[in-house]
Amino acid sequence: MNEKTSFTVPQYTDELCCVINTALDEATQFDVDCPVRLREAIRYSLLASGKRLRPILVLTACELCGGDRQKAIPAACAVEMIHAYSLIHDDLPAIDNDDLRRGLPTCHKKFDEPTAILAGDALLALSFEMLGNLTPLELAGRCCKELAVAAGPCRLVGGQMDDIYSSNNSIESGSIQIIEHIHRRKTGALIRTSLRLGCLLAGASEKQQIALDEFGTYFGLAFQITDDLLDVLGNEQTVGKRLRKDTENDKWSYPRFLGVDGAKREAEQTLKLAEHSLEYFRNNNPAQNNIPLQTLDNMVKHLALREK
Ligand code: GRG
Repeated sequence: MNEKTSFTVPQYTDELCCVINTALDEATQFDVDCPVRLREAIRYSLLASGKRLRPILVLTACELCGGDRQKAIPAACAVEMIHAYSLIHDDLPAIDNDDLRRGLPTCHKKFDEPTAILAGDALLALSFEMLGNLTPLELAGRCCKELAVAAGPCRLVGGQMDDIYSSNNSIESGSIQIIEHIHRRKTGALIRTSLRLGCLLAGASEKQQIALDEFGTYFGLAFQITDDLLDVLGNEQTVGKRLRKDTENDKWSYPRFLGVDGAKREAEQTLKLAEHSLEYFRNNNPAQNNIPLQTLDNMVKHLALREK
């Protein structure tokens, strides 16, 4: 029996977290040319206790499609680095002006604004350096393009831009379609790309890619809906960041448009669609104990109930 098949889902995700944290630690040792303060700020934000959702998705998708997880580790680090950079910059006074992130003072509070801006910049560049470590180079190039598009002006940054400028807009001038368009880019694109990178690194079949692309689209959307719900219903200590910001800032959010119960229903329906997109793997994977598949299934089941 393959040793991985004897794992339970929590053991599997714990192991992936360990692998990811070790790789992130190794990737941020830097030589003497990196100023000590910059190194500390990068590591402070990157290694803080996040859920590691996106890198887990990279590694799980890779294994689900028959690939070698070891080969996908640089890509898993790269998506977490983009994520960490986006959180550092999002927390800055010019954007969200937050004091708390991952249960700790935000990067600019712990250090200062210039250091936080530069730590984010460094993480953005470092993520592409990580992908440059992939072999063969043609695959590295494809992964770089995939991540650059997801992090760029038409996805992460564009979604963030529209989200910022939707603040203080009347509810009448918005719609569910508009907030969905924002969040498909701001939150969804990196989640979807994490799965796509896993597919690319596994050499996944077209059908596997289509199924995981669909899963990523619905899961990413549901993730944002539950994030909006946490902003209304969550506990700040458990979530580890300041909450009730959407209401304070008159942000367009799912609960603002649909009410809390409506947003919960929307999350459940979107998660059903995510669950359904895994059907291809259920029908085409002979393994009895397919832990990567069970892991994605579990993520769907737990997302609606998440407390952080
Ligand atoms: C500044 C370019 C730029 C983009 C910022 C990430 C982001 C875009 C904004 C953060 C604000 C926010 C609430 C985004 C929606 C969902 C999200 C990305 C939540 C944080 O991700 P988690 O829950 O965090 O995976 P951890 O800390 O667990 O990694």
